[in-house]
Amino acid sequence: MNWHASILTLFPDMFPGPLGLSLAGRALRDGTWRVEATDIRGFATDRHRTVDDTPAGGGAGMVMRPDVLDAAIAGVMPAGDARPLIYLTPRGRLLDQAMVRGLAAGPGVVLLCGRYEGVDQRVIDARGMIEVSVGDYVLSGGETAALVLLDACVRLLPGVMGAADSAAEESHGADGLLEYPHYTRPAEWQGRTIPDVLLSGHHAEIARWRRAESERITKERRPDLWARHEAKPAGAGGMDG
Ligand code: 6GU
Repeated sequence: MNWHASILTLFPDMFPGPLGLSLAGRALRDGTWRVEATDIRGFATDRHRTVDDTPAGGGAGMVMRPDVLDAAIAGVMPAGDARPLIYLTPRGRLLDQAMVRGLAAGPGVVLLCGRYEGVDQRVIDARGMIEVSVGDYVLSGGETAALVLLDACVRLLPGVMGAADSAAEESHGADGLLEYPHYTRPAEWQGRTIPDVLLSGHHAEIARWRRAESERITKERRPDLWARHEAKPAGAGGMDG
């Protein structure tokens, strides 16, 4: 079976969105993965198709009702569906490449995109939802976060990335370091030149320079990644390894 993403959202028209284009779009058309977005509102039971209500205890905003959400989940997850149910929320565990690798290796995902102030805690607990965030900033809803998570997973599915891309992944990402600087023609542009070593043809020296640049940039920008890199024995897996 292909990798299967089910999205529960109030804005189904946002999917597949950009994932219908480029590499992910080709993989969608060739059946490597599939996605369907289901409108949560279709599971409301009242005349006004209500999906939310005021928060118990008072306060601003609205909370999504557990009964409507549970019916929507049941509607896309048949009994025995082995896919993880992920609720996208800024209070979730931060998405990282290790989590992405695990999700891409499984049967797919069910993604709940929250709106308003959040989701009734009882349906989170009852359904054993995994809460995931895509970064320390606030989006207006879980939909764009879902697109980020799907993009990261789909590019790891067998056959989606070109051979060159996956090779680059291994040589660089494997150490958990950030990418070194890249250059191409022209050799001089607006008075700026390319580092001599890259034009020298000395492959060992080039590899040494790139490694040093990767380390310098990682130390400078991401001391957290640098600390993790230093704590790890040589050859251990990094971002993608
Ligand atoms: Cl998953 N949702 C929203 N609304 N904001 C976020 C997020 C998710 N991750 C980071 N910010």
